[in-house]
Amino acid sequence: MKPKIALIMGSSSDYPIMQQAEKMLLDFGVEVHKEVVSAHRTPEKMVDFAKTAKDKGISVIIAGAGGAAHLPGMVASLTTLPVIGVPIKSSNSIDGWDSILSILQMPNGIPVATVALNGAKNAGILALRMLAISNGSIYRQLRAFQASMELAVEKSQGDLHQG
Ligand code: RP5
Repeated sequence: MKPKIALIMGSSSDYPIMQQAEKMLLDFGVEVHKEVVSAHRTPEKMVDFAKTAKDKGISVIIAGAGGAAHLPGMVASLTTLPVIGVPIKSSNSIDGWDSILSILQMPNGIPVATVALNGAKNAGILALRMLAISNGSIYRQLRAFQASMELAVEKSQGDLHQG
């Protein structure tokens, strides 16, 4: 059975950013459950989603939101699954700090692993690293992914000397 990761976002306008996480996960053969779940506009849906996610076979939740970004923290308060928060610079953001701080500054007891502003790709990679603890296939793919980055840097170094 493929491991399953949830990709939730406060609005469909977050999807162009959240797609970067989805691409990483699909490239590694992980099943992605994606859904718009808003802490403010669909609060009851959010509660239901968070309370049932584990029983639906989801291992990690990646939650993205912009502005007053309460989705990752509220979802984390309703589940024991690991939650990765993606702050998004959205149309209602002042400069992105509003979303970063809303997701980052959680109270003791309810962690949200917060990635960089618009850092959905790293959220996907972090979720894969969590799965790789107990999944050999994902572990091997991550090692190959890291080796490919090393090669790319070496190649770019070579390009400097050719110019
Ligand atoms: C947040 O408000 C969403 O996560 C999104 O980043 C932002 C703007 O939403 P829309 O007005 O584009 O739907 O809740």
